[in-house]
Amino acid sequence: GKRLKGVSISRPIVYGNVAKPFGEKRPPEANAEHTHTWTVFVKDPQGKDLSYFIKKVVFKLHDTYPNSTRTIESPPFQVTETGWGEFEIGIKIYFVPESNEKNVSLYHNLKLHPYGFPPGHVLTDKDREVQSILYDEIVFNEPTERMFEILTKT
Ligand code: SLL
Repeated sequence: GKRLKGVSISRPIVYGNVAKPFGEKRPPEANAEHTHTWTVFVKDPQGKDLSYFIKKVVFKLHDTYPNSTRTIESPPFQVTETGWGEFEIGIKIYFVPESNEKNVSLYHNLKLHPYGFPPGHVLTDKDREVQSILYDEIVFNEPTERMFEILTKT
C-alpha cells in the first residue's frame, strides 16, 4: 500500500516480567529444581487491547524449556512458566499485515531475584515478588495509509 511520506506515528508498550517464589504451594507440574513462577509479557501501558495493530508476539525462552519458542497469537501477549534461573528472553513483535512492517525484536532479562535492599534488611514475601518492566514506544516511520488509519481510529 501507499506510504505516508514524512509521517511518523508511535504507540507505547510496556514489556518485561513479574515473578515470585512458589512459597507454600508448589505447582504440581513444576520440575523438582524449579523455584519460581514468572510471567513475561508485552502490553499496553493502560491495559488496552493491542491486537488492533499487533498480530502476534513470539517469545524465545531458554533452550532448557520444552517448546522454547512460544507464539502468542491473541491477547494477552504473555507466557507464564516456572523455573529456577534467570536468562535473556527474545521477544519478537509482529504487526498486522496491512502495516507492511517487519517485526520488531526486543530482549528482556528475566528477573527472579530481589536486590537493592539495605544491608541487614530481612526480605518479606512481598519483597520476593519482583518485577522488571520497561516502557517503550514502537515508532512507525512512513506508515502505510491503512496502518495510519488503523492506528488513529482507536
Ligand atoms: C544459564 N542463566 O545461563 C542460566 C540459565 C535456565 C533457566 C537458566 C528451567 C527450565 C526447565 C529454568 O529455569 N531454566 O526446567 O524447563 O545457565
